Amino acid sequence: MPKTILRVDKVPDILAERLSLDYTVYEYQKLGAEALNAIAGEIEVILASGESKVDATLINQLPRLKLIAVFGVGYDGVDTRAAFARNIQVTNTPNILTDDVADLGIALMLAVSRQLVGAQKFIESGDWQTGNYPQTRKVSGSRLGIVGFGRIGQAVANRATGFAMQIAYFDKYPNENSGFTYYPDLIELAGNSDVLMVCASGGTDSAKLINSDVLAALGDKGVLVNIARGSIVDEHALVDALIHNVIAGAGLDVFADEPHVSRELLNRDNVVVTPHIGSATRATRAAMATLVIDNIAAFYADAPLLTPVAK
Ligand code: 8YV
Repeated sequence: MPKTILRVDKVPDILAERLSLDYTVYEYQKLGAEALNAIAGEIEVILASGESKVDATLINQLPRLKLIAVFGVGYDGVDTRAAFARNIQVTNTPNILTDDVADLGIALMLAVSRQLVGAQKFIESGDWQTGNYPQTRKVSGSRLGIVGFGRIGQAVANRATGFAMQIAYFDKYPNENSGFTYYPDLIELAGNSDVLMVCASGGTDSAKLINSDVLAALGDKGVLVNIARGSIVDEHALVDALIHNVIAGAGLDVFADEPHVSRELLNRDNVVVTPHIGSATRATRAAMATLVIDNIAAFYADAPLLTPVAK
């Protein structure tokens, strides 16, 4: 039986090319229902990205499926309950992308607060010839609220100490060793933050956690940054809050319906948007590709997986 992988999403060329050397790889998007049916009995591995949807229907359509390898740390699109019920293992790419995602969070915080995009347009439009750019908000020493204090949240906190920020966080449980202030109540954290940065995992537990009440608590001097998942922010509430100056601005790398971005979020001096590039540096994407390949190789060698998602 050939070693057969079903790739359900786009992944970097370097990963697709390396996998095609050792495995038969089918692209889900290119298969019709009939073609998928014809090969369903061969598939042992699904290759997905952090944004992919791998639902119970697909999982249960593949009788020999044993591994879902995710190119990304987030696996909220994978129905892990359906997978684990059939003893199908899931792997992701934690740790190696933490620094890049945290770096981007800091970059968005600074870009929104100091209005870098608007400032660049100010020069490009020639407006500097006749005036000065409006003053912006100070970041150093201000209050940073982190929503989700896992690896990425903690990496953001460590960076923010370099800006002498007053750091606090919201999560299910306090991290006793962190030395930062814990808020068990998200609204209270938002009310005590100048910048609220979303670093939580996606999924049903965190869906639309950042709602109109949280945004109202953040207030008209507050900035929202989201480097986690679009699903965590109620995007209609966010658009409304930006239009009505309920909050001061937003820095967004992730969106509710990627790659679609609400028009209302575009072309605003107080909103900086990036196309889900948190982990997209050459070095990190190469490391992620290698980890995916190593996990799949370990699976076929019957060796322990390198980074299995806990059941
Ligand atoms: C990637 C991500 O954009 O790691 C994640 O969860 O969302 C990102 O690193 C993605 O997995 C690549 O498509």
